[in-house]
Amino acid sequence: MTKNQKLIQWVNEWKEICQPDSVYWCDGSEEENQRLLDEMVASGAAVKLNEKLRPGSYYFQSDPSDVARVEDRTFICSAKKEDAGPTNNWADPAEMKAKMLEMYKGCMKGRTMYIIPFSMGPIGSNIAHIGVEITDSAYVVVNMRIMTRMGKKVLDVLGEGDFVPCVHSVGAPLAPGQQDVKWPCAPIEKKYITHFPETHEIWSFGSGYGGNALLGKKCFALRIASVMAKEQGWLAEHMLILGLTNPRGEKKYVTAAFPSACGKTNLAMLIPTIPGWKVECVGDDIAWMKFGADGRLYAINPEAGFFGVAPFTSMETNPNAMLSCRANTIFTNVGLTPDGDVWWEGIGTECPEGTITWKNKVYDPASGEPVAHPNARFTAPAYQCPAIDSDWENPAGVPISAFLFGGRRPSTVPLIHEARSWQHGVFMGSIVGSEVTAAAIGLKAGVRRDPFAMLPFCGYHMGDYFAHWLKLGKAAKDAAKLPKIFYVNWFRKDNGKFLWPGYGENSRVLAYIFDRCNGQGEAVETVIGKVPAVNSIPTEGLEGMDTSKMEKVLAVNKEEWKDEVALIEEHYARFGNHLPAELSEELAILKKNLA
Ligand code: OXD
Ligand code: MN
Repeated sequence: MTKNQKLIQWVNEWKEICQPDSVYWCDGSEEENQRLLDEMVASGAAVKLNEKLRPGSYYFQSDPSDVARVEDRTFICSAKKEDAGPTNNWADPAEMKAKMLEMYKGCMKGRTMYIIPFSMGPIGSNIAHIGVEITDSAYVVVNMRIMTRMGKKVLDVLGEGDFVPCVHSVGAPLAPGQQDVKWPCAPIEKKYITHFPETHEIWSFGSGYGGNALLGKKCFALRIASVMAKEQGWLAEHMLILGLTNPRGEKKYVTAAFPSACGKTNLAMLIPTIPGWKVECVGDDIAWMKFGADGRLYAINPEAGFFGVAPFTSMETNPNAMLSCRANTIFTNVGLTPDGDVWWEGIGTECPEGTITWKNKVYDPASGEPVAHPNARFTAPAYQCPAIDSDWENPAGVPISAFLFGGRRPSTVPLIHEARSWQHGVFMGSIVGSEVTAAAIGLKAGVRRDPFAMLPFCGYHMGDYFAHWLKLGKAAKDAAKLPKIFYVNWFRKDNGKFLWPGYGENSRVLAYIFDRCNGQGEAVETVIGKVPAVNSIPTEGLEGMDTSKMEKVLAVNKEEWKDEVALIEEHYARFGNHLPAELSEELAILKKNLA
């Protein structure tokens, strides 16, 4: 398959360590995919869904202990502890490798070792990068085929070139004759998701679940890529990318960084409620950006599919996501209906009697247990999204006009405010915060700061990451060509009720952003930045929205912001002398404005 000596040698080394029954190089073909799926159906690991209702689609139930990313088992193993920073778990790379090597020894006995060459980004794009994942999970192979470009075509482009080596095992060897379980994995204390930033390596052990096992996504495209981006002067971000077209046919692209479970997939595929506007999706989770020759930042979506949260996705909340997973989709931990289709809470229909829950029990409404796990997922090809952008695979990327930051903030933060400068925008990104989500286990409930929505995904010291953003702004050939930066909050409440309807109505805010990027739209200076003049966000046709409600949604309350400042100070204290002086300066400006 390849003449790449580094690759051949690396595979041989791991074969020696893991002792699989066989080694298989994935070519990415349709036949290969079908064979693996058929094998998993035959073994009982998967159920083929009703071909008429959900063509080409498969159903999986995970082990009940293996349902989400495991942040407390995720490590950045930099040579120096300080370089991992206060937001990451750190372990000494040599010690971690020694410990994990013991675990990897013989871990693939009774299993096949699959080699998956994959490209993050359109093959051959100069923003894209290649990785190779070794895994003993066929589930991982069929998911990686949707989420990345994978197989022989990637090896052809790789040639003798370099790649990011990613090692994965579910950590469940089989003794001779031992019957496999439906979802093999290791107990929690044996799960490790580790990253070696100096050598750009990823080692994952013990989990078969998405973010722990599909190593192209969070491990490579965010944690390791953020390190590469710092070294090489680009950006690897936890951001959706969307194209926005106004009624005159003008188009702009924006990205948005929100913490997990704040509706990134919904915004990326939004259907505008305002006439004449169009939103098209380039990506729903990750953006890689480099400067183009014209001095603008260009973004690609390094992924090729959506690994979306199923519960509460419906024809009401996100029709484009529903249509993306209408066929050729892998469902994990949702419910299985008696007619061989899927069901989850918030899908918009009654749960059919006899539906099987993610825990493989017949659904009993009296039990109080959900049908789908709250973090149940669909893995769907991006090209199936009716709103996919015509340039989503453009190797040159799409030019970005604006960055949006945001989170779930019931108080304090207005619907939208705009940064006065790049430096102020970096300050905004650094203070992003949100309510805790179901996408990660082992967390305390409450609001947590999630700078740039990168808290669990930055592969190095978060303070140095802020400095990288500042440096990138300074490196721009023409500061006027840098994206404008906005902070949005769809989740503000009054008396316990959301003030803003959200979903498709967020197009009104996008329209305002579009105008601001054209030097139009009215903004007023406030203590926290530029806030829209009350009538400059279009509200025609928005039921129940009058001027006084709009004032509430946009209000900047100095007392609330004084409390916020105290929280920001506490948050910033974590970064010690890695906190860039520019951000202390922005905080000082905010304090002065509030005095
Ligand atoms: C995700 C996440 O799964 O951010 O995308 O947790
Ligand atoms: Mn994400």
